[in-house]
Amino acid sequence: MKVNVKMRKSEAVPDEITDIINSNRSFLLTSHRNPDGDAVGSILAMADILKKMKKETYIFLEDGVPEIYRFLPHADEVNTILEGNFNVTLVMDCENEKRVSERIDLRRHARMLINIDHHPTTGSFGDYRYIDPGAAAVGEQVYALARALDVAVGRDAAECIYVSILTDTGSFKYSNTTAHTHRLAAGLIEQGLQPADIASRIYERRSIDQLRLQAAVIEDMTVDGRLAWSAISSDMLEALGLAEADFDGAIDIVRSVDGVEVAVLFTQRPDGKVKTSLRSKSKFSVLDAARELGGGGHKAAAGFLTTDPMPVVVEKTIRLLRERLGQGGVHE
Ligand SMILES: [Mn+2]
Repeated sequence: MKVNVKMRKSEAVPDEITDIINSNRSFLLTSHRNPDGDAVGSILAMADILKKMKKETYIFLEDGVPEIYRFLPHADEVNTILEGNFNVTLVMDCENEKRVSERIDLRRHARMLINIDHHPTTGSFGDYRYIDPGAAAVGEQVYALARALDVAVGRDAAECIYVSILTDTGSFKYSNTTAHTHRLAAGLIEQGLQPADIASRIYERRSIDQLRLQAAVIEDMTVDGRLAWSAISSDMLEALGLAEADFDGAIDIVRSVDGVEVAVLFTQRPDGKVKTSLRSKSKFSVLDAARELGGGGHKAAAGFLTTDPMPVVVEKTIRLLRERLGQGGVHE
């Protein structure tokens, strides 16, 4: 019997990147605003590895660490202001420099910039790049970096890498989950971390208002064949006292509907901009649509941000997706 195993094509860590890390002393580590588990987990794991190499580290996240990830080792070392000069900047899990900050010029803080990412759409920024679209999370790449640098991944780094993989694979549910992902996770668990404890800290600490938001997402949802969408207005958020960071999981409700292949969640932020999140659970790529609408991401998870009013964004997005789904956009 032929077993169809999804193989992971991995990109090797470029030699010049290990050389640069070995030969420099101080590092700025950063990732995108509104950071997710991969952004936080991968930079904290990388910081842990650099510390083991006796390097100086400065961690910067403009929006800080979301509450649910604050239990991670080194989370208390994250700065929300950027000060100082460093030899090298490592930008992780970030498609472009602008996503780090709209107002900061990273170039003024270090003479060299390295881009470490797994987004297939990642820009050509960075003096050196380690891009691996086959990696389920940048955390996987940090693990590969540790090996290339000959640094043992201890319990602390393992916990951070585990969280980055857990969250970017939707708890090992999404199509980026491979045998390699599980093997790597098993190795991390062997460092002594408790998967049930970590899952509980991340997924079972919802407030009643977050659950009410989920109810609102269901209430507003439209299911149209293989497509489903829901919209959250800024008024709704304000009424519930929630910030943008509280929405992780809301899109999964839309995605979980039987028969739905493409899920869309429109979120109006306090500044009026509409953030659109797209998810696919089939071979249909939401990345093309996201790109056409000015965003990026992955084939199964993408998004874009616009200043258009909500009704316009919804109309434009749904029309495009209907077209794509109806034109035989699904390839088996
Ligand atoms: Mn990621």
